Amino acid sequence: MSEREVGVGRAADIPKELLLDWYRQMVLIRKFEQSCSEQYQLGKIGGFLHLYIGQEAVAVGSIAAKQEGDHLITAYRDHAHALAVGSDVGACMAELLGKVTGLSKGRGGSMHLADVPRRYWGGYAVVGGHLPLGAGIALSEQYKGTDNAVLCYMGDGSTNIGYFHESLNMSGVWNLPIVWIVENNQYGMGTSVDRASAAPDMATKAKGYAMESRQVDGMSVCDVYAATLDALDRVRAGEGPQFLELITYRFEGHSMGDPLRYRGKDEVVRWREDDPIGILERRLVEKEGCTREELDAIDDNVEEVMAAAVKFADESPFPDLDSLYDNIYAS
Ligand SMILES: Cc1ncc(C[n+]2csc(CCOP(=O)(O)OP(=O)(O)O)c2C)c(N)n1
Ligand SMILES: [Mg+2]
Repeated sequence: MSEREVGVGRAADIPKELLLDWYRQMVLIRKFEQSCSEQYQLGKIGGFLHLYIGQEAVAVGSIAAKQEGDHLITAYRDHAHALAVGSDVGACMAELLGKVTGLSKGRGGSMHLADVPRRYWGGYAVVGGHLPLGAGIALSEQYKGTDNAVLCYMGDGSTNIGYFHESLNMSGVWNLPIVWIVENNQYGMGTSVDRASAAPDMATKAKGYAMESRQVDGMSVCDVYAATLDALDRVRAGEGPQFLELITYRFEGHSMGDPLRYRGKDEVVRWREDDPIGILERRLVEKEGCTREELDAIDDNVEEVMAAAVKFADESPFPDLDSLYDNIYAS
């Protein structure tokens, strides 16, 4: 049986309860991001804001495949990973509003969500800068002799950065327990992958480090889940680092205020037909016998969760001015 068939087999066997939970998570992420956009336009969120709308299946499907002790780390498009790993929704929103009740105590903002008890190490703004950290976390688990692994997410743009090549190389040399996950959303800011990468096919890059790689439909939460599960199994079997390229698309701009002059409307409309939430919705209705009412009830519940999260964030205080120099190492 080919690897692809193993993955598809697993994707076919997922119980309805799990699919419904993934639906809830993906709707939560979508509504969280839409709410962030509103809070930003109300002037309540400072700095940059990068939305994950369109990519929900990646975070939800891959995080569903991890075991409790596994770690995750990503770049600045990081809200979905926090929500999928189970971070408190109110604390995530409070972080974006710079409040002391935020996930990073209001010090990080949108690009630096982190949840240490859940082994979510953030949220990094320097493109590719977190890849050596991912390798380091994997090295620490290997050193301790556990069977925990690391899911290290990155954008396609990261694969052109020096850190990418050093990190993949070292992970191969040391046989580290890590899955490198490229969220190929077709663009790095306004530059398409084929204009920025001499080898636009990511598998070529993985091959350069003798690494197992797979290309997966990143709009299908089930395929993402199955592929990540297989990759983690291989890592835990001692087969070394694995590489997944998840083909996806961001429906909105790179960050808020992006005029989107670099891509045509038709292209966006085409990708929106593959909305990851729509794909899962169709599977739930057509194959699992879910009713529209059942899904509406989930949507309504998520609306309530979001309203409570925004209220919590709004009503939370900003950090004390006296704490301005806390957590700063230089005197
Ligand atoms: C080292 C570095 N160079 C440039 C930038 C500016 N920058 C911010 S996001 C970005 C694009 C990255 O694209 P990609 O990795 O594909 O992630 P995506 O935004 O698509 O999720 C760039 C170049 C940066 N933050 N860090
Ligand atoms: Mg990208």
